[in-house]
Amino acid sequence: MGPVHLADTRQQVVARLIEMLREAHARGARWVTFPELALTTFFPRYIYDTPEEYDVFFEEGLPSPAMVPLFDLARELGIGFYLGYAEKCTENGQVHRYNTSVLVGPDGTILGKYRKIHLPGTADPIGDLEFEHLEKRYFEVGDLGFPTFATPSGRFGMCICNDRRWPETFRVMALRGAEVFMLGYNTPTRNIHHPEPAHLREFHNRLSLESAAYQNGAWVMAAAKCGSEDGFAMIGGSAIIAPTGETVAHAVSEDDEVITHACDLDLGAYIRRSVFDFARHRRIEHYGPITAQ
Ligand code: CDT
Repeated sequence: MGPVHLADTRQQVVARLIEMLREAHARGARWVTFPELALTTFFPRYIYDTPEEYDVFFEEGLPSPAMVPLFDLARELGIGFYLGYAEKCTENGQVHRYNTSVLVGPDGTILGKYRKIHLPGTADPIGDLEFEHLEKRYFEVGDLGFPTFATPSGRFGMCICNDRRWPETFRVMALRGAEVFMLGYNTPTRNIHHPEPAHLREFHNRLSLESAAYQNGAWVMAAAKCGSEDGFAMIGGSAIIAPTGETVAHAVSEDDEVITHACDLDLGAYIRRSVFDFARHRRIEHYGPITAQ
């Protein structure tokens, strides 16, 4: 998905998602991954102080009013999808905000939600407008763990952007039977921590996704929101990756673009019965430090 600018309306953005959904359907797709925070610009790059300022980026209800046309068309076409959005909700009388994705089945059923766990960046501005990445300011750490969901096409797991850099994300989902990992991302071309060549940003994206696929015997469907949003550049590189770790389709532009592949889930099943048969080969008695402080 190409850039979304601050001035773009939800209606304009949803119209673009609908266009891509139609194209995917025309190619025979049964599932679609849309990016992280797909309905707005990547607003955590900006400094806002009050909920009145930043709540304009959040959705309430599922589907939120802005999402309804997308949900309706997907149900009509019989396509399931992953959509990333900023979620505002009230639970037990408390207002919460999360960086969330929803998985919707081909019949329109909401199969489940995931709330981003690895939130990069800071809560307070670092004082460099080109480098601000304030996810910790606007979102709470997700409270749903890494669930997986039974779908008519197999068991799917979801994660969001920075989660892909952490192998634990995928291993937990794989241990819960995930055969397909869906994820959306917004990755600034400039590293927020230190200067590095732009090509490394794309390399680390691919490296994370390909190793996740291979080491867990699962397919990856990864979708970027990319290009220059009001002058802030983000990498592209949306890709579909086989359980062999091979990228079988990838986007070539930084605009709205649909990539498709017929994913054979038996390939993953074979890998999980052989080299990555967790039950036979894992040695959990030696993995303790992974969950210790
Ligand atoms: N959206 C998001 O999580 N972006 C981060 C940028 C952090 S730079 C290490 C990412 O991991 O792509």
